[in-house]
Amino acid sequence: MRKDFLWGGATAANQCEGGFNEGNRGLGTVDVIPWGENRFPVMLGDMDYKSLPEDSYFPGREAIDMYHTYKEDIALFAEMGFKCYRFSFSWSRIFPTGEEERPNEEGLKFYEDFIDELLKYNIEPVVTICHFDVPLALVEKYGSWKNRKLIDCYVAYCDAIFRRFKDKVKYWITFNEINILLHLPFMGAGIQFKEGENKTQVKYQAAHNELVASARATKLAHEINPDFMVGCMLAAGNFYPYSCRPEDVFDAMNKDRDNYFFIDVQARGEYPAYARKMFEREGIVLETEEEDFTILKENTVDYITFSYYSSRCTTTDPEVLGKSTAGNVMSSVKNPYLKASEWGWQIDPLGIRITLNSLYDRYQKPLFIVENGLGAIDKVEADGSISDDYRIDYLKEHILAMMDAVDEDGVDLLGYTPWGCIDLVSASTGEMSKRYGFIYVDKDDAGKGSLKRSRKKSFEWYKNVIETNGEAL
Ligand code: BGP
Repeated sequence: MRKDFLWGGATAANQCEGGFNEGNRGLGTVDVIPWGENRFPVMLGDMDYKSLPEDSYFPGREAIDMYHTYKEDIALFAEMGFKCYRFSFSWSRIFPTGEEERPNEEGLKFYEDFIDELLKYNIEPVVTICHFDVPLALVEKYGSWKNRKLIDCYVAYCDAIFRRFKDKVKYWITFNEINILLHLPFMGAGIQFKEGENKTQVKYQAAHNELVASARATKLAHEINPDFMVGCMLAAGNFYPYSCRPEDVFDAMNKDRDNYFFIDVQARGEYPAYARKMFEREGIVLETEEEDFTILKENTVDYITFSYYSSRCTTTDPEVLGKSTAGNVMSSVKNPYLKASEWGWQIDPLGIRITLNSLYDRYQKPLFIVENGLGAIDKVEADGSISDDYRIDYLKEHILAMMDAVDEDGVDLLGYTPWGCIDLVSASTGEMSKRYGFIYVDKDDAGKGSLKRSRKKSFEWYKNVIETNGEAL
């Protein structure tokens, strides 16, 4: 492994920051996604958050309160030896309604202090500009990313943060898991559907708007600081054909393409032929401007980041299709060769090597694994200790496969940041009990707890992994 390999951890504002009404922050989509049975309908964009019962609990509003505890949390990351830390800015903390003439100074100052704290320990910040949050005012006024007006709002936001952090942040990621907008449109992109709307048309229009926004942000970033590294981000994990029936293989190829679509545009600069044909078939007509295509072509990303939790499996056989299981963003047919987490996410360490190779073969750009991990229920012993050997096992296997991709296959990999290095609110379920961290946070699903932090067994283990550059697993 390269000596400057960026070992670290990843989180996002919407799942850990809290402080939802402090520092002049405006409301964002994260603040209206409830816990419980209404969560999915809201995340899908099928249920209007304004119709939610008054006693709904919104776990993102306080989350793990990192807004107030970041110094303590960063000290713990530093103790583990983090070389980098991936986190996101809350858009509505900087532009409370998304359209102010000037950014909110309190918001910028908060992130400046946050970044200075990281730099104090020589931890390289990796900033996701938009991780599942849009200022709510933009949802109300424009229907969020349905409307290309959002491109200008997003670019103005980027302009403010690129200028302010010109000399402090090098690594930027434009949109977290950009492909999630096809699957959970409100969570991913603030989209709510109106009665009778053509959902596919709406989703691909929003995708186009985000893709143009991402390319314009990349252009601007390079104008402000040519050393900036601007990346895209994919919820990755290859689709395996359930059998070697050509129909299954073809189906897996097409499902992979649904994901690659976004990165094909961001990394190669144009809509792939298969997508243009799909638009024709589905009757999708995008509202575009001529210059969009030049902007996309001339401003491809510098590196490709992705999350990997599991591989996926697919078939056209209706009998097998019935046996599906959950997974990050997309459900999958159960792969009989794999075990799964308590949430049904299948565990496939070799899959991370396969995914790394597929992405590197396809794009030949540096890669960065910015999410990976096992969501699990941790048991706190009477003495306060937590023996999360299952987490260590999962990470160990994945790191080994990742190192093989680098050392044996020659993949150019910049870094590795396991997801939820400190316990945080789960994006899919809104639960606290689905934990990923090396650091435990005392809080339960209903929002009760002291928020106290403590080190799990995996904390020491990961510290050692970083110290030995992956030698001691
Ligand atoms: C990804 C998201 C993260 C994170 C992770 C784990 O989709 O980028 O925000 O939450 O998955 O998912 P979950 O929290 O649902 O276990």
